[in-house]
Amino acid sequence: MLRPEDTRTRERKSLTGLWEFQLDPIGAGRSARWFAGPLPDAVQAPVPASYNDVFADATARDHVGDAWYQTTARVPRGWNGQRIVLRFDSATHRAVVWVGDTKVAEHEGGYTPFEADVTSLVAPGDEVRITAVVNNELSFQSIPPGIVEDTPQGLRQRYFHDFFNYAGLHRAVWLYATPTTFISDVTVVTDRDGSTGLVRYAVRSAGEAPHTVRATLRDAAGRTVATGDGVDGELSVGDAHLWAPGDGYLYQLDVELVDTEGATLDSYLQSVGIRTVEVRGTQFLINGEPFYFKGFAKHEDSAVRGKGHDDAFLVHDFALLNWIGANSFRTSHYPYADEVYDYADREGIVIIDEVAAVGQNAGIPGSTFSPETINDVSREVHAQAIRELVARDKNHPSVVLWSIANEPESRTPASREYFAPLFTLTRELDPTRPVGFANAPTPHGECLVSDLGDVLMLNRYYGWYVNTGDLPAAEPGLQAELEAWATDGKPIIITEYGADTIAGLHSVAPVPWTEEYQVEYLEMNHRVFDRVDAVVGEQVWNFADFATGPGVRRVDGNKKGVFTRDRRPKAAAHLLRRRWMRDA
Ligand code: GCB
Repeated sequence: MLRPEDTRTRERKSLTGLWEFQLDPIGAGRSARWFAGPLPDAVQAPVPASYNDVFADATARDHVGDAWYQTTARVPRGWNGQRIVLRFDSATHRAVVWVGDTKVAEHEGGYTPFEADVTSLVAPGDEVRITAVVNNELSFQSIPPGIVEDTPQGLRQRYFHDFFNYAGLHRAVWLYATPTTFISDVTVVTDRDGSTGLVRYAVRSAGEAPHTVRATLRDAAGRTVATGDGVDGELSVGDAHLWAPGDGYLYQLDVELVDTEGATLDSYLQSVGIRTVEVRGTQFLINGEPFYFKGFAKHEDSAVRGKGHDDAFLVHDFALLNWIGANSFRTSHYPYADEVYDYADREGIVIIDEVAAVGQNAGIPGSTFSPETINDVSREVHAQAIRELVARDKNHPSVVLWSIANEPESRTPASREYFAPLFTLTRELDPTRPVGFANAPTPHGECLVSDLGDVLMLNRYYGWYVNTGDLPAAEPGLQAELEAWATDGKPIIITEYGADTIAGLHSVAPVPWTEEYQVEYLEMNHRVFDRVDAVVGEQVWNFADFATGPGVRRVDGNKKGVFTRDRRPKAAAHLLRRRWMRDA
């Protein structure tokens, strides 16, 4: 699905701002047809933002069930004769959308976009009422999973992942217009042959008007470097400027649908970074060069906004990544806002792109994957989430690796049966990128899923959850485990290691929760990584402190951030900066 764009033939209108908003704890609104008029008892809520923390009460924060959003928008006068589309960049975790009284869209999954052609329902110049009911309930058939409990005190949501179940309209909402014969998809795959860059493109279109495709590739200065005709083609770029970590060089592919007279029917601009990705033995190669991942697993999380996308945090977080010498991050534990990938493309930051399959581990051996729990229906939901992830992010040069789950139960035959087809599906959807999943502490020799991946992604907490406070004991334990994994002959990326740390808490001895301990913990891990050749990356858990559900191990959230929630560095940030800038 293409992003809304302003081009010579396309126009978009953002619907962000304050929307009418109403919680619906007893689920009355659907049968009472709240979409058919103004919401009965609305307040206003910001879009984009999670609704949980913007109001000063626990009712919104802990809400389980439906929440209604409504706005009125005027369709631009100039859109006569155009195809008009309503698009939500995300609605967490699922939504139904109406335009006026007509249901136009229904979508499952909180982190990928969906849209509806509303041409027949709206008239340019007129005002339309747009209503969305967003539901945040998690079950064994959702990604991520959870259990809703009906208690005497009301519905309670339990889940198996360690971040707050923020919900709402977290990203932009758009009305946009295209010609009625239009470009419906563009796929770009890049390669290189010596110093020549190769850009293979495939264009899909829809509509009645006869047309052909013209493709023009321009460099960053706007000079045309290659042209092509036809729905599929390969463009050669002599002496190509490759996209590389730290060098986010982008070409622009101008795709046009051209009518029989040669006039442009539709135009779409797709940015292109020419680069290759390959796993060879224990190496992860970008443009044929061994790449070492330095960075973090992140979250979309900030005070008040929750998971609402915010351009200021986007730019600031990347500024901090650059400051600290990071070259990469993982979108733990769900696809992030489109803007994040665009920015990573231009900043030359490498992304491990993860689907929202987190917490597929009910903690009861043998019970996670079963007909009564995570089953075939769940797997189809998971498969669809992977399809939507790849469809959305396939053209981003920054994305070098798909992560199809975080810490699922992976030691039973049932888990292997569940995952094998998902690995196959991901490779069918995108044969150009490696695929993996983040392995929880399932030791080498016991994991029945890891061999399905191209890389080994390990989340390890020696010195924190294991050997708590005892780094001398943790060090050989970690080393022995990594050496065992290294015998598999695949690259190992440490996708999580970290220690909870209260900013400002100090001690002379390295005591857990102090800044000194976080520093010594990281140093111990680094010593081990540096001794194991197969380790090709280290991504600290986490970039910043973040909100979680309540728990006896969580003091106002998870404190494993190298930065605080408001992005101030802890002592560990300076250590990482020294290490990561050393060979920058
Ligand atoms: C993990 C999870 C992550 C948690 C983290 C922790 O292994 O992947 O979601 O937040 O550990 O801090 O416990």
